[in-house]
Amino acid sequence: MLCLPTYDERENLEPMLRALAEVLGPDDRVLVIDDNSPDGTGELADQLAAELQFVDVLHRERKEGLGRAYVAGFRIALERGAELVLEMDCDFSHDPKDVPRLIEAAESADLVLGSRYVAGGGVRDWGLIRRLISRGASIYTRVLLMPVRDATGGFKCFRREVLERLELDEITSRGYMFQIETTYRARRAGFRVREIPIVFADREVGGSKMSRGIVAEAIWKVPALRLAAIRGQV
Ligand SMILES: Nc1nc2c(ncn2[C@@H]2O[C@H](COP(=O)(O)OP(=O)(O)OP(=O)(O)O)[C@@H](O)[C@H]2O)c(=O)[nH]1
Ligand SMILES: [Mg+2]
Repeated sequence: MLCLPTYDERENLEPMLRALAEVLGPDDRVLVIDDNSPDGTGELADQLAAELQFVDVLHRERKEGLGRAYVAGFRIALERGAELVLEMDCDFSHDPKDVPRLIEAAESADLVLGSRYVAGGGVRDWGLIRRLISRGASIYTRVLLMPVRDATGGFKCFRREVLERLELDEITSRGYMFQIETTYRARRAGFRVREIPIVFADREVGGSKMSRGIVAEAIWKVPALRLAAIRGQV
């Protein structure tokens, strides 16, 4: 099951679902997780779900950060028996055509990361500041936590066993830290993590939800997570 969180993605949702229809297998499903988007993405998702039988929609009452939205989606995916659970942005930063490669890589890994910072990966259209923040985060997590080259990315494929093992209720992080923390906990639990190259493109329509708060959260929580691990709490 592919979890697709949306917040004000009215223009992107339909092209995204149609692009996914081209690459998914007959038994694959997409779960749109909408946090009551003011622009009506939720209603549009319902209309599209009525037409496209591989689409389900989870409506949440309010925006509580991307982390909570993912956790809610992961629980549904597990309940419905999904063997593989993917996460992906709905703004075309992640190329739907890369989905089959992620799924294929999960044959020899428990958690696959779409990675900008391995050979063959990269970033398109980003300005200097965004590049610096992203590179900085990658170096920061590598020094403090783990030998993963792109720990903040949100294009991932989990085997269900990984999500069953993670204490999803304990993961309260909202932004980039959610991605770092799920990967760190998976590694600590002994799961095989594999990075495959992706090229990340900046969104063409809709607004970014990146905020200072999300960056600040990662800055303080990365060392906090390391300390918790040293104390044996993770
Ligand atoms: N359900 C839900 N989806 C969210 C929330 N915040 C962001 N999203 C969605 O998560 C995906 C990633 O969010 P973006 O706004 O692209 O954030 P970003 O990728 O950090 O920022 P950009 O660099 O501007 O792309 C998109 O599909 C968003 O619509 C949220 O609080 N709830
Ligand atoms: Mg984005």
